[in-house]
Amino acid sequence: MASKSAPLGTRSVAHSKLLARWAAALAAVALSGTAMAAEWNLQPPVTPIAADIHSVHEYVMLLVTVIFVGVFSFMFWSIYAHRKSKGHKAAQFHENVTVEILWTVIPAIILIAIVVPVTKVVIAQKDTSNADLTIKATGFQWKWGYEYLKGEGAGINILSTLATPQEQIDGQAPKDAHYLLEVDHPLVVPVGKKVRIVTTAADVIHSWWVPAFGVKQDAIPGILRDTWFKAEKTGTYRGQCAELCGKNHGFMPIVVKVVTEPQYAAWVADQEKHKSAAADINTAAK
Ligand SMILES: [Cu+2]
Repeated sequence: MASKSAPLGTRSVAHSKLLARWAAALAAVALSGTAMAAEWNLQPPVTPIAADIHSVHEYVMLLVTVIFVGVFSFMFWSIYAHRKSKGHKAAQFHENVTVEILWTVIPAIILIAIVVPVTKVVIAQKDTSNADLTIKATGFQWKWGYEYLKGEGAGINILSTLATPQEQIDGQAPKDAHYLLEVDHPLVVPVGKKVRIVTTAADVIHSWWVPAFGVKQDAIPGILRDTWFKAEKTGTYRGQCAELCGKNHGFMPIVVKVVTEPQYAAWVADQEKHKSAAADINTAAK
């Protein structure tokens, strides 16, 4: 610690050491925050778009961390090194062209550094062309309807309703692993195929959101919007309605089963068998 009688040079060395320690602590806190956000915040990506979203997220987090540490270190140093007790006085000046150009150009460069990679991902998200399968997702209060419009399985209609038992919701039974994230009839799609989802709604605005696919698209009554995904791994992926749509907004989950092509073909055949069986019953009844 610098005593009052110590020469000015020794004191400023001690001060800069202190300052360095502060900056290091600040950087450590900010970086651990970034690491946590990268690790905890997001579901593992299953589509190339979701992976791109993660990369963009991590890149921007890193960039803002560097800016945060840089700006605050400089600010704290300025306040500390130019304090009144050291004999500093406020500078009286107007207009500094160099500073004004710098604080315009540097933020502009930072914005461009963010906009370029982000725009690439947004454009890729919007490219719903050449889909192998087109499925219309209709939001209802409070369930999802799926109509297979194009590709293998065209003509299949599914109504996907929450499967969590009421006793679990009422707290009278223990909650299972996928509490409020389970449905009676999940959406079934083949792995490695481009699936275009056309969204709309029958009553109010809903939103079709599956985090692992990097997909979130509003479903608006009277309007068709679309989005797409190409799942690279088989499995069951879960999402939720992401637009406040009324009392049971939290009770209309989305479950997508990504299966192998033979499994998908078998599922389609099974659905068609049920459909023709239902048609037979209808004709028999007439
Ligand atoms: Cu909804």
